Amino acid sequence: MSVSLGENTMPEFIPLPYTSLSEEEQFRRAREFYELCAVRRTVREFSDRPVSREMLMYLLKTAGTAPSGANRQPWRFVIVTDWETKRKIRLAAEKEEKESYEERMPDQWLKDLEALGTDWHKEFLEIAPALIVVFGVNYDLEGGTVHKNYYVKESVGIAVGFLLAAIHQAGLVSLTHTPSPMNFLQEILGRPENERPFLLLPVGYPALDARVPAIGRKKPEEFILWYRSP
Ligand code: IYR
Repeated sequence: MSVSLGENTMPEFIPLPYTSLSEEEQFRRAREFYELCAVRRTVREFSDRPVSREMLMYLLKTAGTAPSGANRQPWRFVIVTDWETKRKIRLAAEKEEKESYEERMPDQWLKDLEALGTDWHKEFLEIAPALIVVFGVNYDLEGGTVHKNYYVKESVGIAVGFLLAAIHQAGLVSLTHTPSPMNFLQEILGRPENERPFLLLPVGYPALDARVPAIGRKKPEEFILWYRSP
């Protein structure tokens, strides 16, 4: 919020809503959140059990709390639950993916994907009860004038991180799917020129017999460096 003063604006500040925690409570929460995140898995085998609109709204409202460049909040989340549109998206995604797997992806990439067991078939796009299609909004149109957004990819990426954590916290599963190229999402969903598809997240419950690849995560010492000045 700001107060307009002629040409200049004075920013308005409010006290930070902040609750201080005991160190014990801090550790308890930090550990609990780590343990929650550590058991999250990307799921490709979904049940068709529905997820309520009210639940999806909570998850998306959490995504909308993310920080963003100049607080422009450059994201659009389109939720698809009707079977006709899910089918359209599946068919269009599979068409691109088939071409990618068979012609576009270099050998090293295909080799890197072997452990995940993926191929061009994308049944989950029809089976999952909801598809959240995430768009980055490159600029807003305000009364016909273009108002640019900043760090759109970074901002939307952070919002999706919040969303993935919210989905997992709610006992639901998801998959960060990036069919490539994914312009077809803009066409099928009738989104305007300023919105660019970023990611597609099927959300729901895992199939009863869902399995996930036996892959692991890097150890903390492999990706954390305590810098010491020379
Ligand atoms: N988009 C393809 C291929 C793919 C690419 C990466 I990088 C992955 O981590 C997984 C899959 C697909 O969805 O199958």
